[in-house]
Formats: sequence, C-alpha cells, structure tokens
Amino acid sequence: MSDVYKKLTEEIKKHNHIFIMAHKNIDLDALGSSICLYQIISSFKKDCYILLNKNETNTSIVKALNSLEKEHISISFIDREQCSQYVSDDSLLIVLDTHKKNMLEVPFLLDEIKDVIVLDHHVKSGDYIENTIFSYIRATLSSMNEFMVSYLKYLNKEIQPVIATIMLAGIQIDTNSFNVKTSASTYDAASKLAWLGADNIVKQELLQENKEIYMQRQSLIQNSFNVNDVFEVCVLDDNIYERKDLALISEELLKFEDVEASFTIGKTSKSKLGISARSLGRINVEIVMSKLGGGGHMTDAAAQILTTDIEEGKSLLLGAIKEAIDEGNIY
Ligand SMILES: [Mn+2]
Repeated sequence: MSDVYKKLTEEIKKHNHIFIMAHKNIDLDALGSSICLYQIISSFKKDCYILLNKNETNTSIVKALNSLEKEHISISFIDREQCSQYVSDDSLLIVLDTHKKNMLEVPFLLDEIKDVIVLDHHVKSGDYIENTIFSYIRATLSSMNEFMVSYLKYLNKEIQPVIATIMLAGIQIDTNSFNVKTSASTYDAASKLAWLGADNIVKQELLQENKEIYMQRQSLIQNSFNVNDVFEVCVLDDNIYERKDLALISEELLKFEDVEASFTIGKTSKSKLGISARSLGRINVEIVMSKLGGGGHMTDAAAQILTTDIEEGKSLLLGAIKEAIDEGNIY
C-alpha cells in the first residue's frame, strides 16, 4: 500500500489548492477521513477545503462538527455555492469514500478541476469517475479511516484526539462494530486511534441513535422470517426506504441465533425495489444477489428489481435463494 501513499504525497506536493469531496449524505467514515486528510495536507502548507453541505442535518455529523469546534480545530468547509471561486490552475480534487459520479456531494466540481484522485473502499461498479491521475479502490479495506490511519503511519504524522475519536466512530459504523470487513489492519488502525487519544465516551455519543427511528426499525424486524434454518428474510411495508435502512436491518438480522445470512427487501423509489444482503462469512450472498442482476461481496451484496410489487420481489428473492441452495455453491 505504500506505493499509493507515495503517489498521493507527490500529488499533494505538486498542487496548491486541494479539494476534498466525499459522497452525499456524508457519514462518519467520509467525514473522519476527510478531516484527517485535511490535516495532512495542511501540514504540507497547502490550501485545503472540504466540501460539505451547509444544511447538513445528520445528528452524528452535526455532533462531530460541534466537537471539532469545541476543541478549536478550524477546518475550511465550503459548500457548493462557494467552491468554484477557490478553483485555480493548480487545483487537485481528492474524492473519498465513493468512486461514483452520481454519489458526489458536488458533481460539477469534476468538470472544473482536471486533476482528480479517487480513494475508495467500496466494490467497484458502474458510473465510476474516469480520467483520474489515479484511482485506489480496494473493497478489502474496512473504511477510508483505516486507509488514513495507515497514511498517518507512513508519514509519521499525528492527529488531535477529537479527530481520532471521529475516525474510530467511522470505522465502527463501516464495520458494523468490527463484525464485517474487519481485518488485522482494521484492529491496528483502531488501536492507533486509541493511542492517539480517541475518547470512548464521545465516540458513543457520536453513534447514539434517535429512539423513534430505532423503534421503527425494530417493528419492521419483528416481521422477519426464517428460510432453510440459516437465512433470515425481512420484507418491508409499502413505504419508500433509503438503501442504508435496508442494510441496517440486514445487519441487525445477523445478530439472531442460527442466522448465517440475511436479506431485506423494500421499496427504494417509486419504481424500484432494493434488496440488501449480508452474511456472517460462511454463505456467499453475492451469488444470490447476482441471480437478480445485483452484485457486491461475499458478505455484503445488493440488488435492485424494477418493480414496486413487493410480493413479486419477495418471490423472486426466495426463488433466487432456493436456486442458489439447489446449486449447492453458496456455502
Ligand atoms: Mn466508508
């Protein structure tokens, strides 16, 4: 991995105005890694900006921003209205925690800045950003925060405790509390953040959830049912859900005794159903999702179905699970 750190450092040194942009609906992984990279770039005496939606209302993010302010850490956050005025000939855009154009906080910045680097840990799929100086997309990485901790080690640099706290919370979210995509280097990164002073109380506060939303999710989970002993399936109601809500439910279903893999299906738009699949690691849910035109990872996959008939979607899903079992290749 030191190769990518070398290239990244070279590009930072070559440019003077560096923009960091993550995905829409920024989460703690994207924010933590953006702030860490911001501190690194600033230590090279370069002007740096992080794109952030001024109207951000996600409570974890608002709490994280407040905790930075409390520690008097000033960061140049800019929004979509302001960003163009800072662009110059020697600008560099670093895209973090996504590689898809349509996921970007401010997609038009791609047209304004020609030097672009993409750093991501999601499974590569269509609509990816082209014409980059380089792209580093590794689905084996737990999170962008894990990447940034290794980058800090490579540079022999440190960050303030409050930033370490935000980054540790980000790793916890992206690994579903060190349960998925967690490798030895993920624990190394967490350990390093603890040494840097990550605060467990503040971390828990950042991760606290709205009780009503939690209870809503539990009531949906009540209706989940078992298939073939090891599969748990949750079929949502007629409301439209975000894909991350489906993923959260599938992750929760893995907490139940004997469940090895889980599937949550629900409407994700006016014309589509989404399915989120998760596995402890013995069953390959990617095989099931690919039968429905989806994809992903062995433990983390998804699919979309072009119908809003949830009963039809449910029977397609159950059919795909059955087919995969009959073929005998998902274990
Ligand atoms: Mn992430």
